[in-house]
Amino acid sequence: MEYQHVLREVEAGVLRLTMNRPEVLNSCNRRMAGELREAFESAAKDDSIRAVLLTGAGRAFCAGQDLAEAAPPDGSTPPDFGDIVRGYNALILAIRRLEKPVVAAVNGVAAGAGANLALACDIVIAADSATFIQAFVKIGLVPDTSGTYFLPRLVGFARATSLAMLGGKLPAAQAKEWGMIHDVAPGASLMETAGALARDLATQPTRALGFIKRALNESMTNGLEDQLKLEGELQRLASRTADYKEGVRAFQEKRAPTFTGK
Ligand code: T3D
Repeated sequence: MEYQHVLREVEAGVLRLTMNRPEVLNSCNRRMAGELREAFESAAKDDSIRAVLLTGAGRAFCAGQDLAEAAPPDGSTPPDFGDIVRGYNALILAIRRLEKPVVAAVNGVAAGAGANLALACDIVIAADSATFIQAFVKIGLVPDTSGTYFLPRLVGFARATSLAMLGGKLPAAQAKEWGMIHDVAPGASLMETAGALARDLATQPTRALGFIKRALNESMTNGLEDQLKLEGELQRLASRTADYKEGVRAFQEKRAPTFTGK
């Protein structure tokens, strides 16, 4: 696929994806959603990629759905909203199914689908100037892009309800205090901090990280018995990896392990 709206760079096992429509705050059209989905799906098949870092170009992370596409100012027929949302759904599933860590570096405002795209990633670090806005209600829409799934699980029902119903700006520091995101970094050092984290994750036992992600995904809906069973199955798989053998050997030899992701 030829990428128009997403920049892709691979370095030290990290695939860096940059949403690149800064003039409209990286608002997402169907093309961009498709490119992101394709990039995550390709990362799943590429053993040289062991972590993904997602960010936005310019002053925003992503302002959500491109409203010029959803409601063309020239009055031309808008696309079917069901099609637009199906594109976001496929993207979220690609992120959650990717058995590799995904770090979101939220460099500025994350609104609507853009906020929920960030929250679907595994580890979210935001610039101290960033804000999260469930902007949907402000234009008469309903949170999508997995917002109604992850938001109550991250911050609890009461806070999720007020964020979704009031559509207010949540500053990064408060998002961290509420447990919605992992950390906040000064804007000037955000990419350095998030990049270092992604590079570190890319040196870790990738298959174990993937199994951890699978277990946490399933924990959202499993009961205790099913979750315990899953933990046992995944531990059996993890114990057969080369990285497990290396981890134990390194411990016994009192040295740092060198994980290969196998
Ligand atoms: O089918 C469907 O639509 C269903 C799917 C829905 C998913 C959704 O995401 S719905 C929610 C869509 N997003 C929004 O409603 C947010 C709209 N944007 C804003 O509220 C504000 O732009 C921000 C609070 C995010 C940032 O405000 P500010 O003051 O920093 O920037 P600005 O001046 O509003 O925006 C700068 C430019 O970006 C501006 O263009 P201009 O005037 O310089 O030519 C603005 O129009 C453009 N822009 C910002 N957001 C969008 C956008 N253009 C298209 N779509 C956007 N979402």
